[in-house]
Amino acid sequence: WGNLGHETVAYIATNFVSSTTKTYFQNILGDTTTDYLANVATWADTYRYTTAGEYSEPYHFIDANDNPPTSCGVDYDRDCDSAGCVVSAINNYTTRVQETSLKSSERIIAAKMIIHFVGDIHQPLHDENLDVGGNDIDVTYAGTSTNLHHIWDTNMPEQLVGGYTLADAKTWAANLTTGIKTGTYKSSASSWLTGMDLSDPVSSSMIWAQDSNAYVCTTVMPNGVSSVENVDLSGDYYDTAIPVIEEQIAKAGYRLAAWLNLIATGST
Ligand code: DCM
Ligand code: DCM
Ligand code: DCM
Ligand code: ZN
Ligand code: ZN
Repeated sequence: WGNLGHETVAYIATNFVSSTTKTYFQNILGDTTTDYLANVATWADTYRYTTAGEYSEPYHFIDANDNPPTSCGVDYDRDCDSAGCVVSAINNYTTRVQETSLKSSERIIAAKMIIHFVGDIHQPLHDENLDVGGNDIDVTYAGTSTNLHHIWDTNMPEQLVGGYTLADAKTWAANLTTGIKTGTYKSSASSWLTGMDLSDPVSSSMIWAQDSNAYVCTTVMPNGVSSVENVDLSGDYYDTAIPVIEEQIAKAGYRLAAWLNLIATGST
């Protein structure tokens, strides 16, 4: 996701964490404002472009070697590169953030990585190998030339919300939070937490990756690559994609809150 997506995920999580969790992460991050999660949600995207942070580039995705739209599926042993992937990164940083013997600068990095990667794993094209997660699929969006990955990360969320500031993210998060508490997602939200186990972050986050990757076959390219290449995707395609984007952002925020709650109570 772009900045808007990550910051929205963080604000949704902020709305669902316990007060213990809030204190725990405000302490680690050294930020007692209400924006303590959103303020660091995009740090990992800046870091991966620095020389020091180059190693973390593969941590933003898992390249499922499936065959969309005929068959979708993620396999940890097959698809998580030896250099690491989003699932191994969530595993590693979940352990590290709980290690009180670690330097505080390292626990800050671990917290920031978890907040970011639980967002990224919910972007369907971050769970897909085909054409570098859609980066090599050229598309047109509202008259401009871009790629399929980018419109899922950025253009479609920003078209829905009408901006990409921290305030826009807070507003979108408030809407999706209402959806979880009393609206569209009320009846499914508890099922989003199925299989979550702090002692097994790989299995836990593979459920999220699997769930997200399935949308590559049903929504991202149900009729294959060629069907998205020669039409402007800001119309009918946007209309079918946007409910999935909203649900994936809502799920990511709700799951992030639950995961942070487990971390904060599991290591007190
Ligand atoms: N980004 C975004 N929307 C854009 C461009 C970038 O959300 N149109 C996000 C993703 C990038 C991060 O911001 O990884 C940093 O971008 P930049 O280096 O362009 O400031
Ligand atoms: N940005 C964004 N969405 C856009 C354009 C930019 O989220 N449509 C973000 C990415 C960068 C910052 O704003 O972090 C500045 O971008 P730029 O230098 O491209 O204006
Ligand atoms: N990306 C991905 N899968 C890949 C490679 C990259 O999901 N195999 C993501 C990471 C960024 C976006 O695509 O969100 C653009 O990556 P880059 O800046 O490395 O081109
Ligand atoms: Zn992306
Ligand atoms: Zn990322």
